[in-house]
Amino acid sequence: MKTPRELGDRLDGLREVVRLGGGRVGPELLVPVEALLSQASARRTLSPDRTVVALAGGTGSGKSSLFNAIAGGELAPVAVRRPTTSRARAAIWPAGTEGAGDPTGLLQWLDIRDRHVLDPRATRTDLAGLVLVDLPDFDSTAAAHRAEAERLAEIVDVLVWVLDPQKYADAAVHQRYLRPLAAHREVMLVALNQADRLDRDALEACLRDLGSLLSADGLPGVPLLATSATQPGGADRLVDALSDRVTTQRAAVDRLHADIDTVLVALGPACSGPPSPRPKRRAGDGQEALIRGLGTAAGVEPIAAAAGASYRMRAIATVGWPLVRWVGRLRPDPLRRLHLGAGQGGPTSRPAATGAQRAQVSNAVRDLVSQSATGLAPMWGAAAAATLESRQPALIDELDRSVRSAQLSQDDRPAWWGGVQGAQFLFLVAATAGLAWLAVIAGFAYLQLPGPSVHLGRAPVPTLLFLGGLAAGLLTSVVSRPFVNLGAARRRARAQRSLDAGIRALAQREVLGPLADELAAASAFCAAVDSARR
Ligand SMILES: Nc1nc2c(ncn2[C@@H]2O[C@H](COP(=O)(O)OP(=O)(O)O)[C@@H](O)[C@H]2O)c(=O)[nH]1
Ligand SMILES: [Mg+2]
Repeated sequence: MKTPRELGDRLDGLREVVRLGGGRVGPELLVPVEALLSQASARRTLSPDRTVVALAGGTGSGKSSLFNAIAGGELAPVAVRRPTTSRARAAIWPAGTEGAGDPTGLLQWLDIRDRHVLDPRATRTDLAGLVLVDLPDFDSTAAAHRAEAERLAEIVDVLVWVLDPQKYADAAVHQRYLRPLAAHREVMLVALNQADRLDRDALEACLRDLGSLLSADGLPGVPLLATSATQPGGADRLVDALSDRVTTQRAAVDRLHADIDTVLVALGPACSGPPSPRPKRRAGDGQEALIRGLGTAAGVEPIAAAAGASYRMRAIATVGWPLVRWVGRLRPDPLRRLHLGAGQGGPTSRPAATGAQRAQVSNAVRDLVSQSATGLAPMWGAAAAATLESRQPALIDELDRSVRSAQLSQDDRPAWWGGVQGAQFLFLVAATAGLAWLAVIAGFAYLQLPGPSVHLGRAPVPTLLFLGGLAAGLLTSVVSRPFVNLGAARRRARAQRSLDAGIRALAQREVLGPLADELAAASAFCAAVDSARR
């Protein structure tokens, strides 16, 4: 069993609701909360120990007559037929000896100019501190009068609804005014006025009927009193009821509690998602789909392939058979063609993300949001989607930066290349020397002279040098090919890992992080709504 929360704590909860809801929740939900907060801070500082009671109702029910009867004087004009109260009017009971000082600030805030300060000697002492307000008619034909009545009904501490025997059952009054006040039943009273017009039995029946109508309005148990403004003592029971409220000095606080209950009803749908938390597995799928989409838009596959191809090309140009390796040099480096190198900030020839790729990213973001927001009221998903959508252009730009900073190993030169390159050079020198030697021998033969040939066993050394050098170079290039392929595959995989890591970091920073923030704000918002409950 939780203890009822204090007004201050509940208002703190509402302040948090406004802070967290700003930019996320529609103004139709937050504006009433902000209005209530400023109303509360005004009312709590302006004569909080005074009790403002307003007499409200339709034309001719007897509000002004009751006002006069309670105040004990002809302060307000009363009319037989025409409505005469155009502006609110206040009667002020001087405060008792302790507390309840000058009510001027309070009346200014209420914006009531017609004020009557009563003579303390002529008034009941148990009403000391009361400010009684006679409102214009709620059903007035003049819009300004209605507006004035409605404005004050929203901020006074206690509302006395004055009905009369002819019109008490008027459906319009119950629908329009009484039902919306259901949350305020603790700060409401209902007076069935002009009771003197009914005989005893009719009055009893009337009160019973009105009582059940009020229950149907959501106001069961609201104090219902018969009054007569024209009979001496006809308002005494109402005055007694008001005296209770005035002496406890709780009405202003009770009113604000009731107002908080009302705004909480409106906030309810923002926090009424199904209780189950979001399904983790599906959100994980959404993350993978997002990363795939970003990878496609960034061109991770072709860039990684280019990193492997670049390695292969440079490797072959270094360790390949010298007689053919120049062929490879004629082709541009596949990686450099993408202009990805650090410091190569110029225009990239890498194709920008296509419309289809952007669409894939935004679909992935949208799916991720809707999966993550399962279990929350729909507005949170919409708010998160809007936030992420606004970041999307930046996300696509960031993709480019992320690709540029990936580890593509485009300038590395493994040590073994140098060894093989040296060997290839030696083999080429041997083959060239053998060829030169053979040429010299051929020259001697042409001149019919014995050539300077040397034999190793039965094999001629120049021929050995020439053919052996060629064969060794060719063999070396064939043998190193699997190592080149292995190195290319590793460079490709490393590039892929590095690009993926960059994209994951980017997704975290630009999508998953902000999404988590939005979801956290949603649950903090609902926790704040909860902390504003009684
Ligand atoms: N018999 C009787 N007439 C009343 C009573 N209260 C008001 N009236 C009359 O009803 C008419 C309208 O009263 P008024 O106070 O101006 O009503 P308001 O429009 O609600 O302010 C006047 O003629 C009053 O004299 C009452 O308790 N008994
Ligand atoms: Mg009146």
